[in-house]
Amino acid sequence: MKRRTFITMSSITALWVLTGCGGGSGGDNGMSGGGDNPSDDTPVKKGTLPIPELIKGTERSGVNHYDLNIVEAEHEFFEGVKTNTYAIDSTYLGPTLLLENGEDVSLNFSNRLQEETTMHGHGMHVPGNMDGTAHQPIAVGATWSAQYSVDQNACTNWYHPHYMHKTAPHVYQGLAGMIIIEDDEIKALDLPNRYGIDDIPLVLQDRFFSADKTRLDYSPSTMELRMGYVGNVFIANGAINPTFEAEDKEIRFRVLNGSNSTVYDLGFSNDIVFKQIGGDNSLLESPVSMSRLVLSPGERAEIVVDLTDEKGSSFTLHEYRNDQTFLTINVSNDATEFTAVPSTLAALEPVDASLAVRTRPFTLEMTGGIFTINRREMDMMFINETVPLGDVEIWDVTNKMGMDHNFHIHATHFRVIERNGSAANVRNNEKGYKDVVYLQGNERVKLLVKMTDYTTDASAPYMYHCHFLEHEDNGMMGQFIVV
Ligand SMILES: [Cu+2]
Repeated sequence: MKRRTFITMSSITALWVLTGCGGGSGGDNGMSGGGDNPSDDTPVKKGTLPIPELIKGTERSGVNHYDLNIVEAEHEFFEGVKTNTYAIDSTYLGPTLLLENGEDVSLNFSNRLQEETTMHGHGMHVPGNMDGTAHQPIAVGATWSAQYSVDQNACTNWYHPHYMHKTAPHVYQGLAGMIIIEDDEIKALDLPNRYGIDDIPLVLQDRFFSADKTRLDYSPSTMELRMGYVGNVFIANGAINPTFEAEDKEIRFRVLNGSNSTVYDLGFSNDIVFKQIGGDNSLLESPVSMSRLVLSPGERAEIVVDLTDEKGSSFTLHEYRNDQTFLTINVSNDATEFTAVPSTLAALEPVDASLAVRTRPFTLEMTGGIFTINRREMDMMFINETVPLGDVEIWDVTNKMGMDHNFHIHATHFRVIERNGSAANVRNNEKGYKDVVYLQGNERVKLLVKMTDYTTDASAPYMYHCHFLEHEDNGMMGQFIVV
């Protein structure tokens, strides 16, 4: 079904034909249709980078409502081919929701699919019953509303399903969208903030397609469930290597690793040095310069690339682990407004590990062939941890396996205070508020965590889990309540 990179018997036959090894005269019969993969040469749809619609809520009785429909759709990844997808008021992915700190919102998700799903606000600091986990399913035909006052600083979050055992396939079909939170502090900074012009959302993913390209092919083998379901088509905002026509000025990209289980090692083909200004849940205190950015699934990074004086140049956003291109950037337009990233971006709370009143260990490991945390498989009826409201804690997370994982905590953000036994190993670009931390094989991180504002009970617990969706769906998740 999938187009693999390894050679199968049928593709050996095809190679013979293409290379003329079959004894023919090297005629033009190779690509003319038929065969096992008739559409292997299906051209990708060429075009500019799709920019998801940016929406603000509609005020009703003092609350800003975002009315969103989760639908079945058809999306054109390949020229002239309609691929069946899921989407939110779109044909793939969903609109970008613009929220303001302090705003009262109601995100109303109507499920027009033929199966149950959920919608979780990743990175959102909200009450447990508004978290959109498997405990808040949206029945077929029903509408579920996440209602809360936005109470967190500016950052780039996202929304996606969180259905028990089905998060991975639901996201794979196209259910994800960005959330931009703004506050007064970020508005006072001279950052690129013209959405779609110099402030660009980038949802990066990889996918397999069925041979005829009419379906997204989610059929991981046991090995792929474990080692990563890395597709052979890399997409940005649902498009295959689209182009972005940039102004010759600072361009901000809000990069989301929206893949199921692929770690991206990102850089530009011209090796241009860029600045990371924000991580998952906040700006960094000051910009961090880099030419490569590693993002694990679920992580976000806001980066600024200075294209001043680059008019006429063309380069790509490249993924170096898998040698794939996400996006081609042409610096073709004159700047219509200039910005200047300041050297100081935000004042974050000081990190003080001595405030911690307890340490809570978490081990990511395989137990009896199942992905577990602390040797327990996810069980919706079991509360793994009870966390007192307001206590500062150290969550000590150890990857006991040789493979990559990461660790995501709902409800709050954390600070990475130690990596592999030393604060000095904490990377400069993971020193902001984060909600996902990447652990390569056998790594260990210590996180400073505090639950604030909302208590929960067992009817609506929060979760912590590996954000490699195949791992999450197969046990590597736990539940906590705040008391
Ligand atoms: Cu994992």
